[in-house]
Amino acid sequence: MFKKILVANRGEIALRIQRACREMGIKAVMVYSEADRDAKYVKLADEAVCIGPAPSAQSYLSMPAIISAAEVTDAEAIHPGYGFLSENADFAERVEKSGFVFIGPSPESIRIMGDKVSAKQAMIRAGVPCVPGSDGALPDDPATIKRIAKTIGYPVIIKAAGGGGGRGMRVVHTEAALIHAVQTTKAEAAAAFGNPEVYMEKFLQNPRHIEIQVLADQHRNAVYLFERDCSMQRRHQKVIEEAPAPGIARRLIEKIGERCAAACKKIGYRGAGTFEFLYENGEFYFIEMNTRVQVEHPVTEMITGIDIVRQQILIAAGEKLPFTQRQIQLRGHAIECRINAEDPYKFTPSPGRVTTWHMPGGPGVRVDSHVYANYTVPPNYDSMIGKLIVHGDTREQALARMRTALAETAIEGIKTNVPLHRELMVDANFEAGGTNIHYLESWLEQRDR
Ligand code: MV4
Repeated sequence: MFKKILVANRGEIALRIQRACREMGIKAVMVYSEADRDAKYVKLADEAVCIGPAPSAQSYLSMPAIISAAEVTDAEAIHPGYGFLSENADFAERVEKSGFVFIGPSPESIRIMGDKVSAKQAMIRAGVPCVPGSDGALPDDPATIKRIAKTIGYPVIIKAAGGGGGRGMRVVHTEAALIHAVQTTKAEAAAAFGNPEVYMEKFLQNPRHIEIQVLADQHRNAVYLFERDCSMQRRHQKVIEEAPAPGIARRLIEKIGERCAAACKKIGYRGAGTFEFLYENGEFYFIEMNTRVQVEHPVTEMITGIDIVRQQILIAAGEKLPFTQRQIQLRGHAIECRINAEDPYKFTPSPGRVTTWHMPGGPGVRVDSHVYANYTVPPNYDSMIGKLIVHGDTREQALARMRTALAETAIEGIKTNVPLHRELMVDANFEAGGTNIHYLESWLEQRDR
């Protein structure tokens, strides 16, 4: 096993990875920017290295700074967390070429999944159901593009191969609007991602966002850890996640889960991964694969009892998965509320000094956050400052626990979205379960303030 791991991230996930290392008897090297100098996980680290000034481009996104930090501290492996360099195939490659273990999939896997056209082609070949669409990237010829759209049927969506997570997409309702939409999306994709390739899919009007968590080792073993429902989102930012997904038959999850695990074996995937699906009218349609640990991994940990970060480390060290699919049991229900430093009505960021930080507790309550009283939230990064996760025997019990936990939560000095979560946890439609990807935005539009 590794003796020392470098954590190439910040905030709550840096602390989460540090905790996994501690538990495993592994030393954790934390890297930090000048804006994160006073973070507690930095002060309490086995070792810490300043890698640059506040802007991410000069610190958490600086490959030479991070690799140098691993060299001077004699770390053996690098955990990239989520965001930043976590899905950068060139980084994974440079980490390996520098003699370190990248805690994640191979650079090849990251590269295939980073290109949404090659990801979809890999999944079609591996037997994972995809949204009906163009066979690969769209050609230039307008007549051919029109013919493809006619075969798929309107509305269609044009997506950039280099996009993902909601970036570089355009919905088209009529043939009259098609060619201009394709050209505009291509131009934007070339500028934003350095890749003008676009593809076409049938546009699903009211789907849910359901994702399957997988773990695969380097010995051809792969398992799925059930699903998460991440439909409660605003502007492609998830706000609430839960597991399992309300109202979806277990046999359907088993069927799609088996397909995902089989696909991992087929493509030689290693590490933790997430298959993102749109779910509509009882059918799953693959859209993207994420090759990192995700923000919402705790809900899966709560319903399976499996520590996903620990498994990432074990897999990277070459160990076999310590369980078979049959040994993985789904127990109860978990819900996660992301806590953001932002105005709960206008969504403008609200960094600054946290004067009060009282977190809830009790059975089935988990808080993943690096924040403490007197901590200052820097203005330079994402507004997510922590996550409140609850587990219960049933969805009703989890909901009741989340309501109680949110009532106990007291944060002062900065604005947060806790009041928004309190409102959503008593919303009749959320309570009923199974709301689609548009629900939160339409709820926000109708909310009286
Ligand atoms: C779609 C779609 C409808 N039909 N693809 C947005 C994020 C990116 N991962 C894919 N996205 C979508 N792709 C087809 N063929 C609707 C969305 C979408 C969405 C997906 C998941 C969660 C929230 C969303 C919000 C708006 C649009």
